[in-house]
Amino acid sequence: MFPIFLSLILLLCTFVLNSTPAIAANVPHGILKQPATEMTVSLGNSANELKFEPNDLQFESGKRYELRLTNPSAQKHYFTAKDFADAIWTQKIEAGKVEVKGAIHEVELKPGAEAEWFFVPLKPGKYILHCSIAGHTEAGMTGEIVISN
Ligand SMILES: [Cu+2]
Repeated sequence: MFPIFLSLILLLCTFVLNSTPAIAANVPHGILKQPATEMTVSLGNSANELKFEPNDLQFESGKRYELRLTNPSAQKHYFTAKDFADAIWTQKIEAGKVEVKGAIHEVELKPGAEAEWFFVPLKPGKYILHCSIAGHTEAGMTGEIVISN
């Protein structure tokens, strides 16, 4: 009787633990009150070269960032980094008068567009960044994102 009761308790505990949003639990308390470290990445440039500038981004886990994405080129581009997006907690993306909250995997910027991505890196590792428009990755529109401890 007793072991059954115990395992029921364990099962309940497991259930409660699993139902806690894992990501939110990993975000340090009070992080949203800290000023964000600002960084800018431009998608393409005014000479219409197919590259990210800079193309190597470094973040520290547990800090809060404001990543400003700009597109000074004459064509649209994507900031695509799915594994990176899974390794961070996105607070929000601001673009114009719009705020988007929740998980984001890809951001499209039309010519002249700008967006600010507020997030906290959680999982250290190396991640690939690319622009998913046909031909752009092949032409060199790629980058590397590193999250360090
Ligand atoms: Cu592109």
